[in-house]
Amino acid sequence: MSEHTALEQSILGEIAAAPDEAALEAVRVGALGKKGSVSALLATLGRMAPDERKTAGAAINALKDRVAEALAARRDVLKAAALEARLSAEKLDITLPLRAGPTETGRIHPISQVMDELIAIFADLGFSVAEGPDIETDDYNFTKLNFPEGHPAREMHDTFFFAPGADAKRKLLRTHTSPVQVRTMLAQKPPIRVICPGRTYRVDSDQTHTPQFHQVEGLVIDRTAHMGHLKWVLEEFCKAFFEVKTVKMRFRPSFFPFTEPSMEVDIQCRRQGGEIRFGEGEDWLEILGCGMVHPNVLRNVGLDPDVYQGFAWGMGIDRIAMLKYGMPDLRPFFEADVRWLSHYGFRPLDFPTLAGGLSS
Ligand code: 2NM
Repeated sequence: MSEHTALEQSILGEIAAAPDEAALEAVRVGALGKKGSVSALLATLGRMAPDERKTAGAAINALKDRVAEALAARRDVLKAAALEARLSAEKLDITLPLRAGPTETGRIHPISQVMDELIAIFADLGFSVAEGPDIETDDYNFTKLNFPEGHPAREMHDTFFFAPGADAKRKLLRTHTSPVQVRTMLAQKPPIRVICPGRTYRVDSDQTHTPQFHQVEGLVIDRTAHMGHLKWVLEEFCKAFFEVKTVKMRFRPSFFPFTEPSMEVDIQCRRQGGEIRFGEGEDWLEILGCGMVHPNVLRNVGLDPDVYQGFAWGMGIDRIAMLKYGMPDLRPFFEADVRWLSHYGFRPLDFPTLAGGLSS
């Protein structure tokens, strides 16, 4: 019997010393498994005389039960300790603030913001937005717009041309968004009221010019559209864009191949100490070109100039964005510098609307 007691003490000692559930399982297999020490003890019963088997059987089974009980108790303790360790290791402080997501940290480029402002203003005046490809044909970019062959704007010098294709015709990067207006006039019946914002390209690079820039052009075609309408639309636009109640405008005669008459437009401003304010002052600032669509352009898109007339205008978005938001240099627009963008960029949820105040 003392032999059983020694075995039991040894097993109970191993159970108590098992540091984790895997070690405890090894102790269980060593004792109660098929080849375990307690199982071996039970196997000796078969070789005993019936009397002896009765008392020894009871004793060995009682030992086995105590070992099983001790195993179960130790398992509970180890399970609880393991859970406790996991809970403290995986602890999360759910009261910490969330890391700010893209709607707070991202910034909208000023050119995108100004384009959205332009669209909001002209949508309110009943205009829709038209877009077209950056890569254009000579025909849409120049010929249909009444630029004669040999016009200086067609030169390699001003225009990015592609190598001629199989048809010997060379494509180009559009030098203005006017080809979008050509496409619109070819695709829709008047009355037409569209604006065409987008990327434009010219061989030009210095302090105030980048080879890729942005334009918005507008077009109205109707039976009775006239210069009075043109001036009213542009005045409403300038007041809305510069967010002033009144603004004086000055129309100077000019020349563009696609309009007749053509005008350049200045708006009233005050320049002082490197700052510029609109709707006040005695200075003038040129902001756009415009005119009545040339009869040749109307004819080139299949409209009868004796029935339809229209007006159009065009301006540089980069320049008006700089003016409105007080940015002194054009070049950072194209540099993708996040430090510049976090200073001059707009919050994604500050989408411009007329009702909400464009820039407030
Ligand atoms: C300008 C100035 C004046 C213009 C004309 C046309 C079209 F397609 F109707 F002929 N689109 N854009 C236009 C007229 C553009 O930009 C300074």
